[in-house]
Amino acid sequence: MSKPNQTLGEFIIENQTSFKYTSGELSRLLNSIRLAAKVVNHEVNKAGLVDIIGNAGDTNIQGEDQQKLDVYANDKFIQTLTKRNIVCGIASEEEDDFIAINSQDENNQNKYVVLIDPLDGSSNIDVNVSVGTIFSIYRRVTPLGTPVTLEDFLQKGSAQVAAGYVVYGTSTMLVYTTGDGVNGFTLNPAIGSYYLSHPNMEFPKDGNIYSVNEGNYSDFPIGIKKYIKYCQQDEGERPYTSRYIGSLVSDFHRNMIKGGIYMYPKSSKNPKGKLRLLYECNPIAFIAEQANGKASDGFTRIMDITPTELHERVPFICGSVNMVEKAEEFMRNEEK
Ligand code: AHM
Ligand code: MG
Repeated sequence: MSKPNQTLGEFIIENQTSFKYTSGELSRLLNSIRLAAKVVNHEVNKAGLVDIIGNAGDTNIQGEDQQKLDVYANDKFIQTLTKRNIVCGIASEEEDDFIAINSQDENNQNKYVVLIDPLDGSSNIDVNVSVGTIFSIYRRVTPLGTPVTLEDFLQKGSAQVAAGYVVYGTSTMLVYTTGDGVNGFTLNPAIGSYYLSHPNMEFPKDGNIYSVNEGNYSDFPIGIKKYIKYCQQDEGERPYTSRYIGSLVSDFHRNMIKGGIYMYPKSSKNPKGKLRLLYECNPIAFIAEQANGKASDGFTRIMDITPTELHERVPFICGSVNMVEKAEEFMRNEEK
């Protein structure tokens, strides 16, 4: 149940009993992500001051090295989750391999692993465009108290117990699901608290926004080309409009509120697509489905794909149900 002026901290505690595996551990984990996101938000907001406080690689006035923001965000999330001893393993888009936490300690009874893209769309930072953090949480599949293995991370998206994102935009928002709908919280920077601002978020069934990097058009599969042409049609009043930020979280967030479709298809440059199944597509797909939207690779539900490697890429089509199904129809027709 949502209440006016409810903070994220209060909401997590109040809703923890509706979570079927409730033990308080997931609540502590979400609270750690909330905390790290505030620290990263503070740093992201200072990004425009780079000429004043120094570039990545420089040493600042306190003698500290200036880090690239995506490295900084990666360190902050990993540090927060590791120091608070809340998870048994972390995989990050910024790390080659997964990190096992206290893996030799048989008293480590933590059951969750986190997969994270600490700062997605970071090429947008230099030009003051929104970026985001994406996270995905699973229960480990190997026994408690033993070291985590790759198997704990290579689970289908349908096994996620929670997923969310933080969008560092005109305001900072944290949006998440534990499989019981999607709720969005806006950070009040003066107080440092997130307040429930978008309860029960839902995709409109239909939308009029299509988001795709049309610069890659000539390389797209024919089904996607035809779907784009369909969106550009000029029969009567053309209902569609194109919006592409190039920052997945922001494009997705806008489309969820207004109704739309996001596509990152395969192309000859990216034969498997560009986005990562585990760090980007699965968590966004979980949120999309929980918000009555849909996510697929054009043929298969994203959350039904069995991952075979940590950094696996996949074509991604996600958004309002009717729009995604129309795009899938174009894909299927060309496949025949
Ligand atoms: P990143 O993980 O290297 O930041 O790349 C992911 C980003 C997405 O946020 C965005 O939708 C996409 O890459 C944009 O790619 P492009 O510039 O090829 O359109
Ligand atoms: Mg990314």
